[in-house]
Amino acid sequence: LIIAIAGVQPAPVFAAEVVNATIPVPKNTTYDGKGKVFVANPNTLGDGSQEEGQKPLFRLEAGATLKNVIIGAPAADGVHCYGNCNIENVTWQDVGEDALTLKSSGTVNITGGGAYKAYDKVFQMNAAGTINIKNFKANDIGKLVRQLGGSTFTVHMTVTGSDISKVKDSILRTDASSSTAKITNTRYSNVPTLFKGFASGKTSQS
Ligand code: ADA
Ligand code: CA
Ligand code: CA
Ligand code: CA
Repeated sequence: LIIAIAGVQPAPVFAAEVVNATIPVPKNTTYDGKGKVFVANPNTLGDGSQEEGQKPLFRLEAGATLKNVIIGAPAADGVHCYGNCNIENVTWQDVGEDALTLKSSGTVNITGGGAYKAYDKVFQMNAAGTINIKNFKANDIGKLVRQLGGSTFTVHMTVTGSDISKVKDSILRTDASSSTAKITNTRYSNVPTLFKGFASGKTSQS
């Protein structure tokens, strides 16, 4: 029983928005989620398990920006970037299969936000390019960035001003001898290995 007292409103409840079909973000445009929580419809996008082939909640074309978004559970396959993309103040509360995938060559700039509860990978690089992670938080993850297993294209990875904790495998991982990794000004705890699979001379940390 809710008794409405004159002039006293119940606290507003912000329900999560259920994403039934991938939200497209056209090239060179910005999608501002204004702090809203988005969750996947598990029947249409995916249940956020480790099953491959799930669909993303957001699909960014080249030059697109996604900002002020909270992705709740289930998170399906998160965000897909087709070329350069900017991710500002986006938080994955419970990463699904993975959080974000670079699907075609470009630079991914992640600024602010965070990723939590990633059974395996957070950022998946399936094409050549660069990922710059700045002022980010991650906790309870397998790996922060993983270049597609067995691939030989070049990926440059940088992490700065971030806070990374409770990592199962490594922060940055590749199988490609030309890929590079740099971690600066970053706090980490409970991390077994910073870099995995990089050729000697391709990593730096300060
Ligand atoms: C794994 C899988 C790839 C691809 C990738 C992804 O690495 O082997 O085929 O599905 O995950 O993009 O999630
Ligand atoms: Ca995967
Ligand atoms: Ca998870
Ligand atoms: Ca995936």
